[in-house]
Amino acid sequence: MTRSSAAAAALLLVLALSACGDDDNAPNADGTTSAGHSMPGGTGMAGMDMSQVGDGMQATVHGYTLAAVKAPTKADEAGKLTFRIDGPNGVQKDYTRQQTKLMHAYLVRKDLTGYQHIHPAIDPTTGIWSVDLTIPDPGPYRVITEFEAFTPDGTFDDRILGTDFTVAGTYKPATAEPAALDTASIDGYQLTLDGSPKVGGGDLKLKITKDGADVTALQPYLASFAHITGFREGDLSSVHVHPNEAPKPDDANATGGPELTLSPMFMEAGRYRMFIQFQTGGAVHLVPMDVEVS
Ligand SMILES: [Cu+2]
Repeated sequence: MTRSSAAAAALLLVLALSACGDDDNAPNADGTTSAGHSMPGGTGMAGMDMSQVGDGMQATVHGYTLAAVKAPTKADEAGKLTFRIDGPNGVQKDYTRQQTKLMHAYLVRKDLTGYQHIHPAIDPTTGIWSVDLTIPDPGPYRVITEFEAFTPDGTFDDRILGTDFTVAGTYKPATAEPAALDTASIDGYQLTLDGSPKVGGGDLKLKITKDGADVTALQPYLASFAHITGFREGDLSSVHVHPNEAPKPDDANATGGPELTLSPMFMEAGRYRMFIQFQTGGAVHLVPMDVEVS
């Protein structure tokens, strides 16, 4: 597969679950990569070994450790998140971009509120990542880091690592009122999920409308028409998916919608809260949607 077709194919695919594609990756001539994931034939998740990548439940997965995590300990106060990744050869300093960023970090509170999706910057000398972070409410949190480490032999290791931390103060969990499944609305947009989420199940269709009309003006956000990170109720096991319909790389004027296809992403049953981000008119919308996976 050529680099450019690999990149195009990669954008179609589930990021977090593409553990099988490492060996297809090669750096661009300039030492960067435009996308790092590849999976042969779109064959879905069957047989994939997620234990190689992680689901955010462990700080250490196959040679990589999320280390030296410092997160704000006080609520509603400007602070920083800093950490480093220790790899097989010491502190990991070389990464490749996935979805336009070298590092993606997700925060979520134990009660599935307080989601933040942020992009730390690396100090190339020390390998320390940092990003400004304010956490509005006290409680137990998980931070998850998702990245592609560039290895000395020219391949890439995808990892999703996570660890827990606490923001001081009285934790008042959001009341677990049964949210409507497979539907969400934000900023006048209506989102519906069609299909039955199942472990090893088929494609799901996410449809976005506004005032009853199909939305066809989705814009690329992080090189995708939707960026979706989900967490399972209880243990916060995470999943991450992008729609199969993807903008051409570097096409800032691409448009998408109203229907987006999500290939199977769930490895375990349970109730998940999916945090869906999409962009229209230059604005990014963020909305949670609860789904029940059987
Ligand atoms: Cu990100």
